Parts: sequence; C-alpha cells; structure tokens
Amino acid sequence: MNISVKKVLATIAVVFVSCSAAFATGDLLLFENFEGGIVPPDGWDSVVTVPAYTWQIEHRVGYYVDGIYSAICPWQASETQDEWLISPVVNLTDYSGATLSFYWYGSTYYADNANLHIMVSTDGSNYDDVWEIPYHSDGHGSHNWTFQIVDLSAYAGSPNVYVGFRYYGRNGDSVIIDVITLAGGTLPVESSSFGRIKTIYK
Ligand SMILES: [Ca+2]
Repeated sequence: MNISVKKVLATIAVVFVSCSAAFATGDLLLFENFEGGIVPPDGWDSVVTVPAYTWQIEHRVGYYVDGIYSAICPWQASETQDEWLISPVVNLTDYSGATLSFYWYGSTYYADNANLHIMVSTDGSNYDDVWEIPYHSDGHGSHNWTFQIVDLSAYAGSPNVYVGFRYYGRNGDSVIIDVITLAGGTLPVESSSFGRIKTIYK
C-alpha cells in the first residue's frame, strides 16, 4: 500500500488545479471524479484480489455522476472479492474537522453479501472500518445514486490520512462510485454543488 511521495505530491497538485471552489465549503483537500479515465487514478493505490472483478473504469452512459467516467467494482459469485482503492495521503494537521463525501450506486439488499466499506488509516497500514452501505432486507434504496457524507473528524489533526474504498464479500452487487471529496474544516459539503444526479435503470 505504499505510494511514492513524488507521485502523491504530483497528484495533490493536479487535484488543486482541477477542483472548483464550488464543490465544497470547507478546504478541498482531495477530489477525484475519475475523469482521467483510469482506475486506480494517478496517485491512488489499489489492492487486487480478483483481477477480473476489481475496481475498474466505468463509462457506460448514465453510470456516472459527472463527466463521462466513474469507478465500478463488478460483482461475481465464485470467490470472495477484497478490492481496494486507496486515496493519496491527506494532511489534516491544521483541521479540527474533516468530511468525506462521494456518490455511490449499488444494492442495499445485496450489501449483506458484499459491501462497500470506507476504511481510514493514519499510517497506511492499519485501517478502521468507518462506514458501509446500509443493508435493507427489502432492498429499499437500491439502484439509486446516493450522495454520502462520512464524518472523518476523528482523524482531524493527523498528518497522514488515507481513505480506502473497499469492496468486500461474495455474490453481492456491483458498486459504482464517483465524485469523491475530502474537505478539511467543519462545514458540510453541499450536494447541490454537483448538478444533476444521473440515475441508472430510470
Ligand atoms: Ca465522473
């Protein structure tokens, strides 16, 4: 899970150039919308367990929130998937609060089999499981884009914060993610800043 410092710095520079102040009301420290067309994006790391069914670029019409790309982890049933996308390191030393936001698309019903977990680390090795797609036995909320906010204030003040998007399980449903932000500060990120949310199967 080591990422070269050079690569990380280059990515952070790109992030600051490409982001818009309209996307967040805190200090935008990380922004990824997969519009580079590659997964993992430059500066991100990955853990691949099932190569044919790991995080990959998605560009089918409607399967993204902004631009023309997103990232998808396809489902399969034959073996357990443990597939990670790991962000560049983020420095939260100067902040008393932090907020992660992203859009996810998946199934709350099949989340019982395989789920998206948000994993956070302050050393790049040991991760806390801080959020997952909520399971609903009736599938309520399945197959809609959801704007998700995860409070990372517990990690404010840490100089080396990594966020992992971990798809773990077997025989779940595909999960798609797009427009990831990590903002330092105590103000929320406004979902309306991202424009119209595209939906699938509608
Ligand atoms: Ca996108």
